[in-house]
Amino acid sequence: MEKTLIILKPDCVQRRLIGRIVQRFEDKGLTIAGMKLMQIPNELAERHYAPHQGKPFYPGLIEYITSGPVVVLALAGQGVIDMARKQMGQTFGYEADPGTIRGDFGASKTYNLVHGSDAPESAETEIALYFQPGELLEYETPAHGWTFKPGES
Ligand code: 3AN
Repeated sequence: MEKTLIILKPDCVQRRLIGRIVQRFEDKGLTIAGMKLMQIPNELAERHYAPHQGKPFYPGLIEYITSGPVVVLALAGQGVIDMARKQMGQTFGYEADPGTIRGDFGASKTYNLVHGSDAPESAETEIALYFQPGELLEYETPAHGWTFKPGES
């Protein structure tokens, strides 16, 4: 089953939005395969954001993501990477459409509440940064068969 890495960033935790944002992913029918509260150490943040190294916003990005507790999730579901990105909305809250997480809760360029992997390759790399293989659970809830139709194209 396809998986993606989601991070509820420090502003999300400080603003007490964890429950409301996790709820959106559950409402969509996505399955939580892994979930933990942690504070990201500098070295891990640098590995995660290596593709952005050298960009003007990079130092601020590292400072922000390491500034307080975050909730890290591995979500599973058919097409989960794209679906979660659509739910998150555009990168900056003030540009994101209403109905998306960033559009409904965000107004800032820096404080954009949530991270989601952008492709299968980055999802695999990012999940491996935050979870040991044994920490991810494979299971199906009874609603699964009414959320994903087998064989549907
Ligand atoms: P997204 O999170 O929507 O995939 P990316 O991958 O383009 O966005 O950028 C990664 C992160 O870097 C964003 N989540 C955002 O926090 C930050 N970022 C990107 N561009 C800027 C910018 N111009 N100024 C400040 N932060 C930025």
